[in-house]
Amino acid sequence: MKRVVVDPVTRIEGHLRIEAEVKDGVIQKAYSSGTMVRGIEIILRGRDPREAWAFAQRICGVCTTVHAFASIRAVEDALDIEVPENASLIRKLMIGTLFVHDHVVHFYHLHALDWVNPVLALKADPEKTSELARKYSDYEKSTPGYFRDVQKKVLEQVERKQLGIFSKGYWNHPEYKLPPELNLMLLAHYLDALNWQTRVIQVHTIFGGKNPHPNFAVGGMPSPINPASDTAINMDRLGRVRTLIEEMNHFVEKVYLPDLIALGQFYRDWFFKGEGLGNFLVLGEPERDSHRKGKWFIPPTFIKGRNLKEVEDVDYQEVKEYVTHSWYRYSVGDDKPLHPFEGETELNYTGPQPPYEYLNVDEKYSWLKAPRYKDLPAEVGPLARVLTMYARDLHGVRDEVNAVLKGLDLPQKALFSTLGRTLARGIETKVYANAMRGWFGKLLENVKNGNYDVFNGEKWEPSTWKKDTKGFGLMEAPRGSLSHWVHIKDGKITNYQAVVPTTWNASPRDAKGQPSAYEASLVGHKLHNPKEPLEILRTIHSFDPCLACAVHLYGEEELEIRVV
Ligand code: NFE
Ligand code: MG
Repeated sequence: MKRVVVDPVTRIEGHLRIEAEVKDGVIQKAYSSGTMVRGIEIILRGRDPREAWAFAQRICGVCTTVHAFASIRAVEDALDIEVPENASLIRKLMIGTLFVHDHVVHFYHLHALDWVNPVLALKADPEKTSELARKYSDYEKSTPGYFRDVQKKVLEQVERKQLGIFSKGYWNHPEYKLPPELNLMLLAHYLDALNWQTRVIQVHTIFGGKNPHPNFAVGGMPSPINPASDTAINMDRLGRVRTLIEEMNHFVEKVYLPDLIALGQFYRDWFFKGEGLGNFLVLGEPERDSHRKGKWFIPPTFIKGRNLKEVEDVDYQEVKEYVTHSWYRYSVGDDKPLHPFEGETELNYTGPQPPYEYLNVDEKYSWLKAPRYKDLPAEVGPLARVLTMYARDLHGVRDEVNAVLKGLDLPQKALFSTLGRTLARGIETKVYANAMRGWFGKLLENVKNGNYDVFNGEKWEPSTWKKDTKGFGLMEAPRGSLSHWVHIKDGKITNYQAVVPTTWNASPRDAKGQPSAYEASLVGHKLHNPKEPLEILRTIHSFDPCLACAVHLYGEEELEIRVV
């Protein structure tokens, strides 16, 4: 048995290490470890809950906004605050923008080079590339001149021996299967998406003042609506938002989804690899902000053993975190799980001192806790949500999925795979981009009717709060279900826990030795060359890891950072 180590995994956020036990070139067992520890949540203790979002949001700059949303929703839940409809709609427009932006950036800039070979793109004929591109989409840029320019740009870099963003790939790996023209087409869209993403994220700056980390408020949104003002959210700015929503829909329909189909045609075998756990969890995206209303944009759903016929509703008491194999200590013993309202985080690093060869995976081996639902590991994220929408027949997803599967001549079970995950991300991007039109239409209608209300200040004063109260906020973030859990006593936070998408997916084993989604999905992969573990990258990237989110702390002790 040989141990293959990938550390750090690149083109992700944060620090992830994968160790895989390989026999005859095939992965038998895999271990996922978060190797970085962060202390942001410690500073939430003792703070005013109205400002928690501003600190929580700094957990991550990639899924910027989601920790702010989960935080304000948790605090609004604890303090019984009702948010005006306009504020909820603006928040939804920001969430929609984040999904579309984040998923497109993930596909082109973090995942595409696992499949697309920029060196081979140099061999493509721009005329033929244009013809090929038009077979997939009538995207207006697909002219021979456009592809020739892209090729020239990359060629200049290669001749100067400065591959820059394309350096250090495994470009001679035989797993790269696209013809030169498709490599050029996707490479062109990689560069195109770089520009596109700078524009569409302006929705965050219009409603939240800046990006990353826009401004929010417990009780609503901080920027006023006033059609007569130059500085508030006025008709000009709303018009700009409408244009950007159309730009998002255009790119998703004309570029992103056709590119996924093109990729799928050449990598059909990857619809039958990386299937993972088979349990999927969606904690739920509320239709507006509060989970208490029982109205959902994506309803809370547990799918057990790939059974799409009988999906379950979610019991929030069943969300618990283990630290058996995590570098923490629980007062109840490390083999027992804790619900986030009783959550504890006391650091307990027992791992090897760097530099080291391997982790001791029989003991503790990660800075991530291990969240479990009903004591089972579950995958969260785009695939879990698309399966939920498919099973419950929501947002037209069933037709969309069936059409794509038919077009690629794939069975339904192809969804449970590495490329199934990547495809699901594209399909839900379309759902969110399209839903933004409806949220925007409702907001505009309210404004035209003279309803400018964005903030409810009734419970702003701490004297109006209960002395001892708990609440939780749900947020389906791009990488999966996020939940923040807050306990407020005498106007101050006494306990704050975040249970985060990448913590679900990338966790280490639990007390029963059950692996997480990352760990399970790598088993069975055949590595062409252990020194160039492209296969591991494909499957791990299909989850879109964010270790900055996944490792976050709330501790009794001060953090000690040693520089070695
Ligand atoms: Ni830092 Fe995050 C998302 C959250 S990840 S990216 O999406 O929450 O697990
Ligand atoms: Mg946590």
